[in-house]
Amino acid sequence: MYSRRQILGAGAALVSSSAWATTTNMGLPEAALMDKASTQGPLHPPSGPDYQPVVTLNGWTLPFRMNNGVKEFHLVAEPVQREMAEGMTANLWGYNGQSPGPTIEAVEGDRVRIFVTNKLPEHTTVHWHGMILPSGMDGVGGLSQPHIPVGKTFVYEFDLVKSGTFMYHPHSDEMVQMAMGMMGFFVIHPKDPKFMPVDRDFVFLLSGYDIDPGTYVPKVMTMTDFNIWTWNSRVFPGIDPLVVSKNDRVRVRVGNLTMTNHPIHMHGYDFEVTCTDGGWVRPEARWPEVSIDIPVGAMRAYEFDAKYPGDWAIHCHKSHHTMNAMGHDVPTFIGVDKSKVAEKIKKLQPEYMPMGTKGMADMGEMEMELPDNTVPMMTGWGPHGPIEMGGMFSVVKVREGISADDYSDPGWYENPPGTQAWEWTGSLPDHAKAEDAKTKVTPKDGVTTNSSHKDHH
Ligand SMILES: [Cu+2]
Repeated sequence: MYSRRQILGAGAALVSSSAWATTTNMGLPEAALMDKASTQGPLHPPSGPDYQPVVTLNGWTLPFRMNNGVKEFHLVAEPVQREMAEGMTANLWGYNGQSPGPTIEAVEGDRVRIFVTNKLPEHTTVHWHGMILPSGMDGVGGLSQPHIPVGKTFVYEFDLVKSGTFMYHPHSDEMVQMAMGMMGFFVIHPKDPKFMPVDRDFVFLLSGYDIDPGTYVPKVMTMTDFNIWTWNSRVFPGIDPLVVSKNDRVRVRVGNLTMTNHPIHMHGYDFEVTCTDGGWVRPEARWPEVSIDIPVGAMRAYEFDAKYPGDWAIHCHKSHHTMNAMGHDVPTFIGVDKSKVAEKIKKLQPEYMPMGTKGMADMGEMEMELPDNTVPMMTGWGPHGPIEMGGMFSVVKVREGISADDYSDPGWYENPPGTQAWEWTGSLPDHAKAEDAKTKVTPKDGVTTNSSHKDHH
């Protein structure tokens, strides 16, 4: 779970607040460190007002300590190695061992003190995107403060005057530092735990990298032609599923720190945007969606009641963003007869296979020889064959009876008999001929059980 340094950090936070209250000469808080790229469970607050913690996809929450009533966090800006999926690790810059950095969680009304230590090879700052705070705490290097020199620690301290979803990232050599992966989420929970409560609350950040197959460092000068599209610096099939218990109220918060918009589409449900990085959206101002465009430099949160069990795809609807590293200057061969040229090439290279003449689906099934440190363009196997996806893709897994803090992968959904597309073989199967067939179609089942769920609005 947590590394040793993190256990020390969490342990410190668990000491009773009265012990801290009498301590006036505290040193720097322990900088917790994460060495894994898998989703860590929710971090329930050891002290202070209670809240339903968020779960950061393939990420974690930074532990804090209390010091005279102030919540203290310690971020370390540093070079990190981030596994983007099995078989590919990138040399990025991030915080506390990972990119993105750990999610910071606190409560409206809290005062926070955030120590930022710079272990990068150049200066940095931290900007608290969307937050209401004093001008001098806004983190714009040169404008609101001097840049944090290499090796130095600066302190940010402010009151959290409103709840919502915010981000943090450098405002110092910003183009390079964000292209290298420096970013994180900052979630401020409402003071009133009865305000818009949810059972599960997921967060992830969209980021784009340009990393040539076989290399490790993003090309920071790239402006639009990125080849690695990530959620929390992971690509499918390296992105964990969003595991949900049936009838949970679910919130998904998505922040976009790439240089293009991403229409995030979730199958099987309709939902409403309930929060932006500007604040909560009033119920009368919401409208239904099945895809939410996340603009550049913005956050959107949406909510739904998990009425329909199943494995539901969730992905960016720009189809090039659900691909892993690929060349964009490949000619289209659909309809082209490559047999003549294939014969000639096979004389020189016997394993050569002509591809792309019927589409590119054959690439999803192929096990091609790849350079070191990359992942196939389209990949991932499901229970019924190749999924042919990469990049910004995952699965919302809604199941009966998953316990509250359990986010482990429940495996693939088994479609109930008669509810999966079938091959026509000349006549209807028995289940479709049955007298009561029409009443058994999903998602009717989900709709009728929905009334048992408490109304959160
Ligand atoms: Cu996209």
